[in-house]
Formats: sequence, C-alpha cells, structure tokens
Amino acid sequence: MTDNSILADKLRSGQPVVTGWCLLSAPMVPELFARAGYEAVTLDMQHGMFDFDAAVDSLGLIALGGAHRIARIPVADNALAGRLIDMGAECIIAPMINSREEAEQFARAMKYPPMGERSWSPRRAATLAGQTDDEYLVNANARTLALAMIETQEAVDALDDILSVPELDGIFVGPSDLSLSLSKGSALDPNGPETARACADIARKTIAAGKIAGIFCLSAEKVEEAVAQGYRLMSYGIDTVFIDHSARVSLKEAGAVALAGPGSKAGY
Ligand code: 3PY
Ligand code: MG
Repeated sequence: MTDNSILADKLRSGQPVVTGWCLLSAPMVPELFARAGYEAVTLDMQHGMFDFDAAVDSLGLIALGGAHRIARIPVADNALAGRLIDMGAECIIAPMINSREEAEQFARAMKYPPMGERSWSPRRAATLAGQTDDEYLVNANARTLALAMIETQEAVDALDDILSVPELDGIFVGPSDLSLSLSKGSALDPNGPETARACADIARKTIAAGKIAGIFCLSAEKVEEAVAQGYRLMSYGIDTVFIDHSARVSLKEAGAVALAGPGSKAGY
C-alpha cells in the first residue's frame, strides 16, 4: 500500500511530484517553497550556496512546511550524501554519474548493509520521520532514494550498465549539461529536439528497468512533456529565477521606467 507521507512510495506508485529548486542558502527560502505548496523542495549543493549548517536547518524547515526533502550533492561527494540523509534528506541527486562504478559507489553509500556501506547514526532523519532508530532501520533502504544524474553522452552510452546497479533507485536528467555534451560543447539547448529525444529514450529505459525517472525542467510545458514520457520527479521553479522575475515585474508595475528616466539601468 502506498504511504503518501513517503516520497519513495509516491514515486514508485507512479505519482508525479514537482520539486522546487533552491540555490540561496537562507533556510527560510526552501521553507517558503514548502509553504507555497510545493510537494518537494531540493537544496542544490552542487551549484547553489548551501553549506552543511544551512542545509541542515533547511531540511528541518522544509519538513515544518510539509514538503519532501531532496538535496543535490557536489560531484562525487558521497560522504556528503550520507551526512545529508542522516540529517533527514529523503532523496539525494548525484550529478555527473557516467559509469556503473560511479553509480554503484554513490548508491551503496546511501544504503545500510547488506545492500551498501551507509554508516549508522540517523538521529535527525529518525526524528523528522517520527521514528525510533529501530523503526527507522526497518525501511531506511527502501525509503531513502539515490538518483544518479544522467547528463553526458558518456552516461547515455552507459545507461544500461548504470541502471543495472541494484542499489540505485533511479536517475535524474540534467538537460543543460546533456545538451552541451551531445553537441560536443557547441550548443546549450536544454529544450531542443536532440535533447528531448535523448530524454525520451532515457525515460523509456529507466522505466523498463523498474526504476524512478526524474528530470530538471525549465518550463511548465517541459513538466507536462516529462510526465507524458514517464518521468515522475520533475523540478520546476528556481529561487533565483523567481526573485529575478518578480523584481523585474515589480519594477515595471511601479512605473520604474518613468521614475528612473531614459538610459537608466532600471529603464528596460
Ligand atoms: C543540468 O541541466 O545540467 C542540471 O544539472 C540541472 O540543474
Ligand atoms: Mg548539470
């Protein structure tokens, strides 16, 4: 039976989940996403500003806001993956996974024996789940998701091998890096047709392997397309983009053009 309080259960049962994406390290920002109604919120520790303390505070505030907790680690930082799940992240996204070996090292760092080598002490994770340590251990491996990012030609070529890692729960596509890699560096085209074809193939293979497919989306149309292709975890909505967009809209609404005069930076 699907437990709707568990992100892993939702995704495995085929429910689509949209996650907000946070780069700014003030913990109130992910909390605002959660309280706005996002079902999940992702802390980006690859390209964002979070240090460990800010990430820990953010995980607690996302929980308080009623959303699922996801974090993206920097490349190959499997030690950080373990620390973040101890602190209550329910899902870790690992960027630039290009081989079976990399996928296996990452996923095994996320799972307790006999599946992997996760080291024991999930205090905060158990607290946020409302469980004792013993209760937490029973389902920890099934409920803590390891998603490998597929975002290079090399990863696409190795996809069957990557998907054959039993400890890995699924993949997450990075369409920007993927487009750069597919075009051999000549085009950043995350929404282009070549990238879209690759994304469709990746979803098909992932679902056939019985794993969860996730993807970073840069428009609402892409979220819809992704769901139709079988993706179930879609990111859409980035804190810095929201602020930039809202700042521009507000400036316009406030009549900044007239107030600032011609030639001013605000007079776009
Ligand atoms: C990509 O599109 O490459 C990503 O990693 C999304 O953040
Ligand atoms: Mg990327």
